[in-house]
Amino acid sequence: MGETRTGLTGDFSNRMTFAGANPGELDDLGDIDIAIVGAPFDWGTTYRPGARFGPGAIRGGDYLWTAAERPHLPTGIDPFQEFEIADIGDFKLVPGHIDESIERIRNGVRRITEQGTVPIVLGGDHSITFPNASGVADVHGHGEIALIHFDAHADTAESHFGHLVGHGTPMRRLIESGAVPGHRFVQIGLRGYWPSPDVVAWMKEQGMRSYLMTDIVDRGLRPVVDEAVTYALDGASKAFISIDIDVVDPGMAPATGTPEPGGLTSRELLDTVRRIASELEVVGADVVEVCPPYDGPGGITAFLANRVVLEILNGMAEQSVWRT
Ligand SMILES: [Mn+2]
Repeated sequence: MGETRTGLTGDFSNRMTFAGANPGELDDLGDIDIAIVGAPFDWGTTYRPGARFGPGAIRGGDYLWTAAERPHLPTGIDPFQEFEIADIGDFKLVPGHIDESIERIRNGVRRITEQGTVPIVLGGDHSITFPNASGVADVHGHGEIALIHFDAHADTAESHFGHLVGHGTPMRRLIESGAVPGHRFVQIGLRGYWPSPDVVAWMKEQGMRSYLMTDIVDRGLRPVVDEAVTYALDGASKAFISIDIDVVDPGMAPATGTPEPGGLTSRELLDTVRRIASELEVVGADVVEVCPPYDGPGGITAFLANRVVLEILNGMAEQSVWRT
């Protein structure tokens, strides 16, 4: 526990930046390695709205001092020591206007990436992964990045009532646009009663690798992740990680737009995210579908999502430390 670095944040009450990271400017990232940015967008949601409040809740799901120090107990590594990390605030979006908001997010993420900075986007509903991963692929090359997708849902619908952008369609848009081809997708945690068999057949045709919760229960999480990492590495070393918080069981993460019982535990998600971030080259990430109006006692989902971001950062830092 130390002094606040920025002078802008109080110790407990007023968390203006993620973990007390220094604030940054979108157009002037300089030597910033990683930029945290919010995308307060929820007008692509089909059921419970409220994920526009996710970025603030994720920043606020934190009891530690706002000193931009987060030494990881198991490894002793502090990503805030290894990297220059800035919180550049939230993208300025247009509530109710999907296409303009999506374009602003894509332009912003591209702008971050072309400055040599890795974007970590706090959602927001899952619609934003289409512009997020597209913006990263605009810089690293369409077809060149893998997408590791944690979710209860496949998010591969052809449309929402005829409209292409929504929180059930982002993976379909990424595949059809060529930004991330189907064979570069790994999905972990799918379950429930959606999508329909014809969509599942389409996913298989695209070469998507989807691990259901039933696979994880039958085979164990570790072997499934072993295979997922190997598969993702085959031909692509760079990865975008997209974490829909609803991959976790709603008993541990109730604050989400479309809760589906029977998911991962918080512990399983944290360890898996960290492992993947330490084994692949993360070129972008998002944590989405945190819908604070539905959170449980004590803001449990917000605290989990905050830790998911920390585990991404720590995995990236571990790779950086172990490589050098
Ligand atoms: Mn999703």
